[in-house]
Amino acid sequence: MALDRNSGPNDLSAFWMPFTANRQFKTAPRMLVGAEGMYYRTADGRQVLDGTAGLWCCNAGHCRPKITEAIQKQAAELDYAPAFQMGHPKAFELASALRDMAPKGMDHVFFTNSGSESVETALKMAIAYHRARGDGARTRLIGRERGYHGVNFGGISVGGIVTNRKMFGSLLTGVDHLPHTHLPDQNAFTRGQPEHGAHLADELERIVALHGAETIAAVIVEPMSGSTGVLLPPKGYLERLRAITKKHGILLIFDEVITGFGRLGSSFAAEHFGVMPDMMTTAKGLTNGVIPMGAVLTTAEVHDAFMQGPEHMIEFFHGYTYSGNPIASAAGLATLETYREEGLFENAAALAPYWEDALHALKGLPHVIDIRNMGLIGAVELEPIAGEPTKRAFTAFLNAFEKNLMIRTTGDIIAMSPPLMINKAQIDELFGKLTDVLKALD
Ligand code: PXG
Repeated sequence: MALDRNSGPNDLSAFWMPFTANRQFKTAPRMLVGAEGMYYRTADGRQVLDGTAGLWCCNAGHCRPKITEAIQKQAAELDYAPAFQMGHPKAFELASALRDMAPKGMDHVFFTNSGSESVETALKMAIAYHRARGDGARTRLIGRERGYHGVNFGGISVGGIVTNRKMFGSLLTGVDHLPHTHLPDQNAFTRGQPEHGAHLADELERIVALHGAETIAAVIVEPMSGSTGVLLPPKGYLERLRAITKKHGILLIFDEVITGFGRLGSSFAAEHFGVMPDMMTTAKGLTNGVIPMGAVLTTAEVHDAFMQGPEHMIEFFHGYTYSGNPIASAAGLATLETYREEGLFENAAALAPYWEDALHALKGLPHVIDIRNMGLIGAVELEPIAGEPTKRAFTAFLNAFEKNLMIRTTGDIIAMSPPLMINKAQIDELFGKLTDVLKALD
């Protein structure tokens, strides 16, 4: 007989929860026990509209039959194959499918198990690429203030979210940061890409002058910063960053962990903005969040630089036990098929204007100081309570959950990124509930 988990576990003490106010949670747990399509089901039997696609990852919605069946079948057929010096067909098929879906020129795929691992992989690949070409002095990495690149040491070193860095020692050396692109004085309440701020890419010239281009391996940015509260690239900004990196022989890495797989209404942000990086880091929507998996995509130029020396030698001393895991690969293939068959990226693109209108209708509600959007992403920035930063948005999050709506908050910013299968009625439901929550805030 199936175990009935609906009543919830009776001991919450052992599990130290990630990025969670553990003590608050354990006094009033928010327990999810089921999911289907656009909705979660809670332990107390409520249907909660998923305004966040889990954590920006369930782009096809929940418990989609094709993905579920692919996982079940693969688990019974080939559960695990060694990832080093051995292969299995589905990892190769998925790599080809990813290459075919990515902007032209992203020819090779390195599998990881998360966004954080994709970032570490890309940073190491960038440094090793230069070294393989005899340019071993290029070891510096440039990130950006307010950037989020996961939680491992490379990622938090190039990342720019202070709370994620300051408790953890001296981090990687040889890292510098571009300024972030958030200019609320000029750009507040802009719909889509803001007008002001392209010049901030020129700060890279200052950093190059300071350190010397010949010491810099790569620049990593999120084409659109998600976790920090949805900061959009100003018009022309990414183009300038690309031009400057190219001019100085610096690799450009787009961290597409959030922007990949249809979130902006295109397969990837690189395609959306028409700016081609040298590498892309992905995860989340790759398997619809169902099985952990990430991937780094890269150009033939980067890949080919490693393919030298004796053929029996390993070319890149890097990889994970679960790189290209069979079950994850099966989930990835079924996910990409679901996106394609159901036209989910097209749905996101078609609904983006409706989403934008519904979101910007929140302007004028209490404490709302900015609203930002792109594709099926929306952010509402709230005026912080004096002396109690994050509390107002966290209260909104708790109240929304009470009203059967799941949102995310970071600082005093509410972020939304629903599954791409959302329809207009569900968009109305989402913003109707959020309006009630915002109206009731102190
Ligand atoms: N890069 C980017 C751009 C991300 O957004 C990671 C790397 C790390 O991925 P993993 O799989 O290691 O978590 C992320 C993750 C939020 C939220 O609410 C965002 C992420 C994760 C959890 C919550 O904004 N982004």
